[in-house]
Amino acid sequence: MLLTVLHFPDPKLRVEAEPFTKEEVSDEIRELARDMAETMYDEPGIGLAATQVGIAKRLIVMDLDWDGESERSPRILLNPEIMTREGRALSEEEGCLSVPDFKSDVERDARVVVRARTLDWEEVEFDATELEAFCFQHEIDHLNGVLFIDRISRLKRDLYVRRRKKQLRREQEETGPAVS
Ligand code: K1U
Ligand code: ZN
Repeated sequence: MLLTVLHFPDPKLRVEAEPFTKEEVSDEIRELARDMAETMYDEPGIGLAATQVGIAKRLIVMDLDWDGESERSPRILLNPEIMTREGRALSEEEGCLSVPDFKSDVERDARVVVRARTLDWEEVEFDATELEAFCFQHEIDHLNGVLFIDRISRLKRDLYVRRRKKQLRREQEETGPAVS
């Protein structure tokens, strides 16, 4: 089932997500993970955090390899955590499924070691650089209620926020006032 991706400025995007315990990993969570992966491929994106679909739990899905045709093999990770960070790098033209119509360079850690759990509660570790490192940081930021626009200059952010509010006002005018 496709899920609705929340868009800025939805306050649910600012909620800090709770970690999973082993006992909480149920069929319902497996289904949520499957739905999140389906949603990520449909958007399309290379990652998605549960926060973005309104679920305040530490679950992310990622796939940096899918080319639109090949077999889908999403990484589904619980409680992802950055263990070590090294260097600084610029992620070029970073985007976000929750921040429509905006891209920006973002300064991030160049290399991160990420530890997480699979749905089978196995511990896994990734030594990531370049796009993989940027994607891990972006998704873990979501779990902490942080958006990539929080990591750019105030000037660029303010310009985006103003443009987004205008866009929302225009959309509201087009659909008409809510009837109570
Ligand atoms: O979490 C998200 O909003 C998904 C986001 C992840 C991300 C992108 C770039 C750098 C770090 C993290 C996206 O997937 S935005 C869309 C995107 O980058 C993309 C979409 C289709 C093909 C290739 C990339
Ligand atoms: Zn995002």
